Amino acid sequence: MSGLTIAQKIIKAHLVEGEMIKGTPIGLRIDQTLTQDATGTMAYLEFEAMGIPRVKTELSVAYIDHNTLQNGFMNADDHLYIRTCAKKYGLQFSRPGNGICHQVHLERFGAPGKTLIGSDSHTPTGGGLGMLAFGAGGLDVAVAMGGGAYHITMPEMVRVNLTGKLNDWVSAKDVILEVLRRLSVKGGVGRIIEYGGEGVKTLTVPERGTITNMGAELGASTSVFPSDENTYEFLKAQGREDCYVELKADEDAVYDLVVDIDLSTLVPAAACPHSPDNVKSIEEIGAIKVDQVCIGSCTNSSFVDLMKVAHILKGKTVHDDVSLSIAPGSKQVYNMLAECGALSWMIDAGARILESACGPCIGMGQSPQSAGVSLRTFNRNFLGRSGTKDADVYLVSPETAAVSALTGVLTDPRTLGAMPEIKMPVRFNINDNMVIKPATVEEAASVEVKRGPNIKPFPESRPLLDNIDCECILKVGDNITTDHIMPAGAKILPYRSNIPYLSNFCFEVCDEEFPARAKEKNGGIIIGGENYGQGSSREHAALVPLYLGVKAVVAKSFARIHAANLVNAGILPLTFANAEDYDLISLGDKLVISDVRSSIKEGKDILLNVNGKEIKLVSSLSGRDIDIILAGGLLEYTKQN
Ligand code: MIC
Ligand code: SF4
Repeated sequence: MSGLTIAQKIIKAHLVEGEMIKGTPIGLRIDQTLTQDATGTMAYLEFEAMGIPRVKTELSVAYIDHNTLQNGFMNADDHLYIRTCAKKYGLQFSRPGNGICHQVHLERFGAPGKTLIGSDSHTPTGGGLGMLAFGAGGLDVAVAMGGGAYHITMPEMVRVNLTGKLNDWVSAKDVILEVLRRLSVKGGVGRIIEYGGEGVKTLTVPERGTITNMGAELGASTSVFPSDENTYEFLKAQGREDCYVELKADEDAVYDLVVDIDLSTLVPAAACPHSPDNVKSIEEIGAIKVDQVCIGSCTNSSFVDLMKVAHILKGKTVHDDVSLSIAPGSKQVYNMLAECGALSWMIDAGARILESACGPCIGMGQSPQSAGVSLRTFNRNFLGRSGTKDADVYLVSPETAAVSALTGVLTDPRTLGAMPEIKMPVRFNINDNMVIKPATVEEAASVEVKRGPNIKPFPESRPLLDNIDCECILKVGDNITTDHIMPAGAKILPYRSNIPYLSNFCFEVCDEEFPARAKEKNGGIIIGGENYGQGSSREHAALVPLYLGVKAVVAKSFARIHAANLVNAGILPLTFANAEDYDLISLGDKLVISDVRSSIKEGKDILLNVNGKEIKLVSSLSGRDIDIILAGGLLEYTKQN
């Protein structure tokens, strides 16, 4: 027998169902969970609906970081609901102001060798610490909090072999942009990306976190780094060396694909509009004029990242035509910048300092001007995500962002000359006073969960129909993101607990008529291209279509988390047996699928009748997924079992 990869070792230690055979369903025991507030309200409503009195994980944390604009009572109501749930059901509560979930989790909670699922697609940031961390829908997180297994398909293993060392002014962001350039936003689907090789030693944990964070943009199940001396140093600097374990792949581990990257050959790069894999070097793109620069997000807001920014800005002034905003990733980072004076350099240079939260990354403020160019250190530049539909968003490293904010044009940071040496601190500033502990089991009974008027029950799912007879109510192309399906941003993010209201904005970016049409036709089927549902883990992208009566989505292929969310919501995901058949269907066509229940149950062919012609569809549902879909979704299934 051959040796194991890091991911296989962690899977083996947590396997509760199935076997480690790629492409087959497995169930994993989950050690830790995290939620954030934009997906958390649903997750806790679902947890409550399961009737379990207290979380059964080793550690569960509820973060508040997305919905912090609070223009109206809605966000604050959601925070209160989540805070009281955390107190009652046994979770740590990270208060608004404590920071972005993934950054704080890396600093204060993550541990090598543990499994983590989070109701946010960038949960794989934990892979920077040697965790096996997955983004998941809220319902999957609720089930894991209740002690249930997390079900995935055993992924393929990809090894990214790093050699050499990054040159001055080239950073971890440029590494993951290179991986995206080579593999594309579909390249990670069905795969775990594991980093190895001599080059790994040259990267600190926060740098590794930048890389595993954006593994989400590859569509990967997750990404993971070894746990080594650097991991130990980071944990020690966080006062948490107790949880250190060494983790490395066996010499003879077998990978399905090996990608070699010599770090010393990389150059500063950017992902151009409107996709994270549209990567070019800064040199290739040229000195385009920049209107806005935003620094922060769970990808690039660590202490060292922001110290680099501070050094670049020190003693200078942001260009007249540029608005620069900076959001430190956590209270720890913020405080340390303040203590060493670096915050003052940023303020003095004219940066607009934001609170430690997601902010502009999810369109919560700082939307660029019409047709503006915005450079962001974030992970996604999907059309419209910034809040300005005709803006051009480029994803860049903190170094590139900072220097361009000064020059007013896209600038290669290597033009800055000698790079200041900024080391990771040997001791971070540790103070967990913004994390509220849960009530004890005895106290919990008297804790009241507070539900404001913004907390609405989630839509009822229905058992799968035997005959689906409806219309094609929407046809979309390849790489449709969950930001297309269910946009976020300041206008609607506060309504994440209000599915009926959210439904008015479903597919707004693609087709403004869609919600009205879906309601008028009493639902129907959506036709999609490749990689349907990439991006965020928001289950709202399934719950809202469910509310609008969507019965099935037929696509060329699906992104992993969204496919799971569809099944969990009781919407049938089907793929074309022959991708060309996609062309045979148009908006408004009458679509009939007969004997659906029995076909799914017996694994028979599924035939879609369109205008009298039969098209063969494939259902790749496994045993448990079949039961979930037949029951009408995971909640129903869980209640029944
Ligand atoms: C995102 O980056 O798109 C989000 C907002 O963090 C989402 C979660 C959400 O929609 O609430 C994610 O990545 O899963
Ligand atoms: Fe928040 Fe942006 Fe990270 Fe999503 S990608 S968790 S919105 S910072």
